[in-house]
Parts: sequence; C-alpha cells; structure tokens
Amino acid sequence: MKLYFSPMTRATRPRWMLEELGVPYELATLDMMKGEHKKPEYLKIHPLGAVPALEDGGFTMYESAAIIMYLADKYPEKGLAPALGTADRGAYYQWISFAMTEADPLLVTILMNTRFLPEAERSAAAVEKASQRFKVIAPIIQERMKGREYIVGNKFSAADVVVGGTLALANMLNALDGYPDLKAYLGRLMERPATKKAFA
Ligand SMILES: N[C@@H](CCC(=O)N[C@@H](CS)C(=O)NCC(=O)O)C(=O)O
Repeated sequence: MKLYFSPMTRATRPRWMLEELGVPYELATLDMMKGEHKKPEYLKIHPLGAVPALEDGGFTMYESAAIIMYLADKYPEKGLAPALGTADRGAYYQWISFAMTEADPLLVTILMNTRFLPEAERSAAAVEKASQRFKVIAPIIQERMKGREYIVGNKFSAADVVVGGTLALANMLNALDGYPDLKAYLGRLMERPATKKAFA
C-alpha cells in the first residue's frame, strides 16, 4: 500500500490511520513547493492534484476520510470501525461527515485567508464569517465530548482520526481557545504513539 503524502496537510490523517492499524505501507512524499502534486503522472491518481491519495494493489483512491474509512473496513480485525448497522456505526458516519463538511471547510477558509493566499487576495470578511460559524460548530462537538473519551462509543475508532485531524487544524489556528473539553480530547489523541509518528 502506498500513501501519497505531504507533511502538514490532510494526508497526515490517513497516515495516522495507517500507523494505528500497524500495517506496512510506503510513503510517497510529494514536494508541494516543487509542484510535484501537479505533475501529469500524479494528476492521473488525483485529478485535482491534491494529497492524500492511496494506492492499494492496482487500485487508487483519494479523499482523506474515504481512505480512512476504507482502511478501517479493510482491516476489521483491528476494530477501528463500529459494526455495520449499529447505532455506533450511524454515529461514526455522522461525526466523520460533520467534521469533513461542517468544520473543515471553515478552517480551510481561515487557513487560506490568513496564511496561504497572496496578501492581496486575502479576505478579512471571509475569515470573520468562517470564524463566527466555527463558534456554532465547535460547541456541538464539545457537547458530544462531555464525559466521553472517544467521539463514538467507548473505544478509539477511525472517527477519532478524522475528528482529531480537524481539531488539530483548528488548534493550529488557535480556534480551540475557549473549548477546554476539545483541547483535552485533542491532547489525549496527540499522546497516542501512532499520532506522534504521523504528525512528526
Ligand atoms: N477533501 C480533500 C482535500 C484534499 C486537499 O485539499 N489537500 C490539500 C492539502 S491539505 C492539497 O493537496 N492542496 C493542493 C491543491 O489542491 O492544489 C481530502 O480530504 O482529502
């Protein structure tokens, strides 16, 4: 299995998942500064030229959360996804989707408009709007975490990888200040050996 990866990107999440699974994998690190992710051979793997992507045998796929869920299902014996058709499996899909569709885009907007876009293209209004909306989303996750160790059920799952990845991005943008339960949850996740390897 080969993971197309660049440090400090969404690719850290499937790398974390692979480390949690403890299965062998190859890391194909793309140098984004050199535009390696936009080369024609990589565009055949990911049509947008983004990371991550996963190659498994003759098959390739992209989208970080999809890769993480695929890996959880590929290794059922590792127990990183709740059983199909259970309430926990429903919650698992819910929190993965919530992190990816409700929280992540806001954080990417803040990241792009504070760090990555050329100064002339940055929008303070977009940052303000996304920050205000994140103040609606973060308390919902924090409420979920009250009295819980993990986002789903009472054990670590692939949903913690996705939600943890989102919270790590939020924390990097100082968007978790004022959410002590989220900071504590993220702190616990960051102590895991697999997380330390993936984020190293
Ligand atoms: N929804 C995708 C987003 C992937 C994505 O946008 N990756 C960024 C790095 S965090 C990237 O490669 N950007 C380069 C580009 O789009 O040109 C996922 O979760 O995998």
